[in-house]
Amino acid sequence: MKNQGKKIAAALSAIVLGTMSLAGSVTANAAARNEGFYYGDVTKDGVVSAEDAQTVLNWANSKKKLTADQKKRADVNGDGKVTSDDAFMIFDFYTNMLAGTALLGDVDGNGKIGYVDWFTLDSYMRGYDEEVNLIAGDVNKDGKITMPDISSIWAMTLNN
Ligand SMILES: [Ca+2]
Ligand SMILES: [Ca+2]
Ligand SMILES: [Ca+2]
Repeated sequence: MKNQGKKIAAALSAIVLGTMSLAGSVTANAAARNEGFYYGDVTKDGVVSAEDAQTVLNWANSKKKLTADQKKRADVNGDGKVTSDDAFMIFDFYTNMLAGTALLGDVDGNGKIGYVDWFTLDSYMRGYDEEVNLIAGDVNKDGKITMPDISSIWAMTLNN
């Protein structure tokens, strides 16, 4: 009976540990869930999809005047212009999401969360001319790059 109690306790703690590491990987490493995005979601349906990439490509080619909100959603590399580069970045993020390899926080797009990601996003937030992936950088998906995004990425860096 004593042994069985120990076994149950061990099994329980394994489950707890398993859940904890799962929770950790959800914040740190797991693929970005495709919902609630601001950056990249130019169709405003809450998801980043091939349709968004296509729409941005059409805008880039047509030189159409965009509203401030459209432009902000579309300019995912943060260079102040809506070009085919943004469309490709959106499409890349979408395909990575389908493959389960899209990473929130991966601002420099090297497939890993690291020091460079938070440093780059921090410089961007301070107004420096940084090439970023704003879809990945806006970790809390509120359409702004602010301290909570930077802090989340910093925390992910420590976890890695
Ligand atoms: Ca969309
Ligand atoms: Ca751009
Ligand atoms: Ca944000």
